[in-house]
Amino acid sequence: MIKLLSVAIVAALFLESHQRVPGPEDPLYPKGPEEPEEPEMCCTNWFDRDNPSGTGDWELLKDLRKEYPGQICKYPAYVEAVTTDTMTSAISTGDTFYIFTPTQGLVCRNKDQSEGMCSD
Ligand SMILES: [Ca+2]
Repeated sequence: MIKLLSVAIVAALFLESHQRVPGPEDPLYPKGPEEPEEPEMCCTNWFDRDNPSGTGDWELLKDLRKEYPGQICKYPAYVEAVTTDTMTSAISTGDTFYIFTPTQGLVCRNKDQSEGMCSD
C-alpha cells in the first residue's frame, strides 16, 4: 500500500513538472492574495427573537444570526435598540443592560431591573 502511494506521488510530480508554465492571462496563473473585503455600509431591519417574560430579553447576535440567516451585517459597527411597543430608544427606557455591544447583541436581565422586568 505504501509502495503504491509513493508511486502515485512520483507520477503526479512527474506530470506536474512537464506541464507548460501558465502566463498572467492564463486562468491557471497563480493569483496573489485576494484583496481584503471592503466593509460595506449595512443597515438591518429590527429583530425581536425573545420576550422578557422569562429571565429577561435575550437578543444575542449569535442567536439572531441563526434565526435570521444572511439578514444581519457581517461586521456590525454598532447596535441600536428600541422597544417593540412604542419604538422608544432602549437607552431611554431606563433599563440596565447586561450586554449591549455590536459583537454580542443585547441582553437585558430582569433581575438587574428596579421594576423587575425588562422592556421588550
Ligand atoms: Ca425582545
